[in-house]
Amino acid sequence: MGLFVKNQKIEGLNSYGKPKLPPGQYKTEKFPVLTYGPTQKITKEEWKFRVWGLVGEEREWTWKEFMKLPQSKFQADFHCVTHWSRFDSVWEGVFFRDFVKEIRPRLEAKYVLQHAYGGYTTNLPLTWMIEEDVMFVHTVDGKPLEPDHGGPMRVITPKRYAWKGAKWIRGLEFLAKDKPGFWEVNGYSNTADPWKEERFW
Ligand SMILES: Nc1nc2c(c(=O)[nH]1)N[C@H]1C(S)=C(S)[C@@H](COP(=O)(O)O)O[C@H]1N2
Ligand SMILES: [Mo]
Repeated sequence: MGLFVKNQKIEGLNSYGKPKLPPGQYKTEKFPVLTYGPTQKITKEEWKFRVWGLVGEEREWTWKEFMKLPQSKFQADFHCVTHWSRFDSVWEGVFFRDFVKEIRPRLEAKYVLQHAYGGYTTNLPLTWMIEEDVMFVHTVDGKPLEPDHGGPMRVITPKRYAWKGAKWIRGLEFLAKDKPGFWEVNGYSNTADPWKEERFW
């Protein structure tokens, strides 16, 4: 299988068996910056990560503590709803599925709202957060994540459009009912599947 985008032939399937380039997307070699509002300048020393809501106990991690969690590295593509896709970045950090073992969500917890420094939020069902590829990322392509890209720490959700991963992540709120985040209340799809082109509502 193959298709041509701006004279580039995009071959094949991604690691989930879906076309590597989702419909309506084009491949870019760049890593564009897409932020609503100003870039947040947070040092690792001031960065704190907090979990609250429907969890066994509310907790907070410093940078040093977070770095002691299981660290992983994998390759994944990144799809922005504004039609660009960046292929094959190497992401390093802590998978949510590893992190969640630290916090024991309560049985009633069905949704997770990501909160970022600066006020950005985005929501996903807990079962989607637990999927194998949702990661807290601090390093990309071997370099510490730049502040423009959400450094020191962001979330990525490779199976969803990239707005489902908050840059400058500062905490997670566990909820019984879904609570739409910043873009989700401003016209973006709640489910954000790039292969179904779930862009806007
Ligand atoms: N805190 C925060 N996170 C955010 C955003 C934002 O504006 N603020 N934009 C989202 C969108 S729409 C995209 S496409 C990606 C962009 O990440 P990048 O700037 O590293 O390319 O971050 C997502 N996470
Ligand atoms: Mo985006």
